[in-house]
Amino acid sequence: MIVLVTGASVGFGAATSRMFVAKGYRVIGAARRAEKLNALAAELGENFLPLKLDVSDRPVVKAALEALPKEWSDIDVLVNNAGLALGLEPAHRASFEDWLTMIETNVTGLAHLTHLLLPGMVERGRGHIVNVGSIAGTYPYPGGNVYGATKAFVKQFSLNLRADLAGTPLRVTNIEPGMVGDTEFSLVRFKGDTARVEKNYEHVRYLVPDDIARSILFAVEQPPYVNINRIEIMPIAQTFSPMTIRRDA
Ligand code: NDP
Ligand code: 8X3
Repeated sequence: MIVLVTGASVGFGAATSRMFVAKGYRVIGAARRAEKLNALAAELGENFLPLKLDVSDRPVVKAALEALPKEWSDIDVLVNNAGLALGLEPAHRASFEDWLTMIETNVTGLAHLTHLLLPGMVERGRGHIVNVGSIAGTYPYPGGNVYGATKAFVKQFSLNLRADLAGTPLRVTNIEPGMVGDTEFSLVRFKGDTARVEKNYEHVRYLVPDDIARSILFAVEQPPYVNINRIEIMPIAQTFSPMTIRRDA
C-alpha cells in the first residue's frame, strides 16, 4: 500500500511516516525542507520516498505527482497533514498575509491534493483520504480566527467528500487533535518565540505526535467496510472553557 503524507518533514507527518513504514507500508513524504526529508529517507530506507514540494504551489504539486515513478504513482492513502497556524492575535490586529498563507496551505493545498488524487482512487476502486483537522475547527477560541476557520473547512470538506463518494469503496477520515507538543506547530505560530512556546506547554501532559500517528493508522487499518468519519482527540489535561460573558456594570 502506498501512502502519501504531506508535511512529513517533522511533527505528525514524520511520526506518521515512521509508523507506517514500520508497519510495512510504502510512504511518500512531502514537505518543503528537502534536508529533513532526506534525513528521514536515510533513516527509513527504500520504503520512504522524499518529495520536496510546497502544497500551496499548485503547478509544482501537479508536476511532482505526475513525475512520480510508476511504482509509486498509485497512491492508496493520502494523509493531508501539512498545515500551520500563524499568530494568535485578535482578527482586528492579525496580519492578512498570515491569513492568506493559512488559507493557501490548510485549505487550497489540501483541496488541490485531494482533487488531483481522488479520480485515480475512484478509478482503481480503492483509496482513503485522511485529513488532519483540529479541535479548532469545532471550538472557537480568541485568536483562532482564520486558523480555526481553515480547520472547519477541513472538517466539512471531509464529511462532504463522504457524501460524494457514496457507492464507492473509498474512505474519508478527519483527525481532529487538541494540544499536541513536540512538534514545530507553536514555534511556527509564535514565529520563533521560544519562550512563548515553552510557556504554552509548561506543566501540561500534552499529546505527542505518535498519538496522532496511531489514530491515523487506526482509521486506515479498519476492515474495508468501516469508515471512521472523525476522531477528536485531546490530552486529559485539556477540556472545554465556559462561554465568555462580558459584564458592563
Ligand atoms: P509542524 O509544524 O511540526 O509540522 C507541519 C508540517 O507541515 C511540516 O512538515 C512542514 O514542513 C509542513 N508544511 C507546512 N507548510 C507547508 C507547505 N506549504 N507545503 C508543504 N509542507 C508544509 O506541525 P504539527 O505536526 O504539529 O501539525 C501538523 C498538522 O496538524 C497541521 O495541519 C496542524 O494544523 C495540525 N494540528 C496540530 C496540532 C498541534 O497541537 N500540534 C493540533 C491540531 C492540529 P516544511 O516546513 O518542511 O514544509
Ligand atoms: C491546534 C490546536 O487548539 O492550538 O490545531 O488550535 S489549537
